[in-house]
Amino acid sequence: MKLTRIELHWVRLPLVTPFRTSFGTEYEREALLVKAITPDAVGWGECVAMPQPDYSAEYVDGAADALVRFLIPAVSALPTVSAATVGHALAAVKGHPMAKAALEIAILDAQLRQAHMSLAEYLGSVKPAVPAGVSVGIMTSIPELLDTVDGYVAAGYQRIKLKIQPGWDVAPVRAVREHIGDAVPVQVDANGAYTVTDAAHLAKLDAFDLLMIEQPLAEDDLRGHAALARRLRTPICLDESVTSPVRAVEAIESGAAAIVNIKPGRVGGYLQARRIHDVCAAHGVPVWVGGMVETGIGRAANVALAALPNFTLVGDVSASDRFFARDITPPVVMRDGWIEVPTGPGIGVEPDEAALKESSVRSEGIDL
Ligand code: OSB
Ligand code: MG
Repeated sequence: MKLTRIELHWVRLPLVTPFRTSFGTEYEREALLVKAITPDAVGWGECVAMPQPDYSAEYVDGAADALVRFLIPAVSALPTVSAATVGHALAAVKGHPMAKAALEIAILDAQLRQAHMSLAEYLGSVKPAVPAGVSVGIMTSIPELLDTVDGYVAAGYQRIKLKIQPGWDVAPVRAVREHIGDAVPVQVDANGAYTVTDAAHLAKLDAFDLLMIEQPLAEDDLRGHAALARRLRTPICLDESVTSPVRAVEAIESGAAAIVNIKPGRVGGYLQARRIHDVCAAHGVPVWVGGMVETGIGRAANVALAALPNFTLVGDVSASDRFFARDITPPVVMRDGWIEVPTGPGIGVEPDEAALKESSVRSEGIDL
């Protein structure tokens, strides 16, 4: 395949409600889309970096800079481009997994559209639909939290994830558990807001039969997670810490992770995500697809990934309307708690021209 042009599109979508995590509060999603243009097809990818480097070191404009200066030139130097060769071409550049992932999936989308094959089929999907889960932000009061959770349960979400941080943990989790009973499984995500000295406090969460606690400690603290795991009955799931297949094995073998959250952006792409899925399956460790408040572009691709066999836990795979009144693609929809795996070529969706224009901040094109 020959790439003729790559475009970067910065977009900004207002959120239906502010999304608060232990990092801060987001009111809108500023996202970066990558468009790969070939003589025969066009492909799209979403870079999931946030505007600020708080979830990880990457941020939107830094990712765009890495793409323009290093990643796009590395790919354009290849005599012929295919998704299978992109990873090798980009390996010489250290870091920037979210930027790499966006470029790789844009190229893979173009390649699959040309071949009339869906991403789900290419990755090895085994399901026609995946269960929808929702990530619930930190609220200012418990009644507000209970109202919000009620709305998601009524909408059909099959699993609730509550964001926690010191000062917003045991009381809200207890309140949600008492309020919804056993109707819907519950888990929590701390985004690294605790230290291992909080072990006794976090052990209080064991009373609420949570599916898991996600990333309680800092990204680089595998030893701490392993020590914490010995103090908790609630299984530990790692998100930020798992950046590669090697790191996944380390996390599993050291006892730091019993479950792994897989985000293609965090690990450098959908192919690397599948390798982590495979290595976790080989260790008997279940995985689920995480979310980064994606537009329909990244969301559709995540649904395809979630259809692989070892994605046995409900992911942060929600409908577009969980975050956006108007997505830039036809919306990803949930029916009776399920989201259909796209069957069209590539990721199965494209930006709607008018919606893209309306949310556009700026664009840049590089002719190759
Ligand atoms: O840690 O899982 C996380 C959103 C932004 C950054 C980090 C995380 C999240 C979520 C998922 O909780 C939200 C979603 O896209 O559904
Ligand atoms: Mg997380």
